[in-house]
Amino acid sequence: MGKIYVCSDIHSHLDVLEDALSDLNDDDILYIIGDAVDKGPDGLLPLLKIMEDQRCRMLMGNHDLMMLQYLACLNHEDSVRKSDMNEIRRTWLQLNGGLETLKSYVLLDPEKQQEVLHFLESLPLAVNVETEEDKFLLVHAAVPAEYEDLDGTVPLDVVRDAEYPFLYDWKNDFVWSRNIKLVEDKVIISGHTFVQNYGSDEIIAAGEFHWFDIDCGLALNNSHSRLAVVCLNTMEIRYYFPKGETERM
Ligand SMILES: [Mn+2]
Repeated sequence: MGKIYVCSDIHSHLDVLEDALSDLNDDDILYIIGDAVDKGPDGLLPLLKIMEDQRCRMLMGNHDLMMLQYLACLNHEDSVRKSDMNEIRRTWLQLNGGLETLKSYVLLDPEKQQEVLHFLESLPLAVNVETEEDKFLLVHAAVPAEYEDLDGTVPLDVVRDAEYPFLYDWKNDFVWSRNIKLVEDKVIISGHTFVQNYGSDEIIAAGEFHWFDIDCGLALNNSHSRLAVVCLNTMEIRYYFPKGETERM
């Protein structure tokens, strides 16, 4: 039987994703807990790889949601308030590296663009995973209290506007929070906050190992940046380093 692996914050680095996938068996599963796009050198290639590799299961990150919200607003420009459009444009394109991702997106043919949009719309905000050893709650940033006890999957719909279904609460806690919050009887695995912010280059465990931060800073594009892949069956950790230039901003 296959094993279950988790990684996060690939941030447009194709080589580390490909290296990680080449170490997996055909019946293994790799959860990517958000932020496949922005910051790195490879545009949408990692996201397209995730879409096509049957072993990949992706969750929503704040960068992926900013991309979805920006493109959804463009498609509904007539019904979007100018101030909302300006805010998502500024936050994604100017402050969070979305411009390179957008350039990569517009080069896709219209059919592929639709596929990407539908894929982003399908991404869950949180997923519960059980192994024989433990119960895990996977989320990009943090799980709001009202969803802690939920089994299964939290869909993107819970942050979707009831009146305007192309609008999302794109600053929601699932993808943006930096609070460390433990959940009884579950091991939380999240990304979003660089372990380098805590003075480490490797995965950080806290709360007597009921919480792991696995974002090892690929978005920083420096010599400390790496992808961490954790096996949930064995808790073995593998690290993958980008081969491109370092110290790139
Ligand atoms: Mn993030």
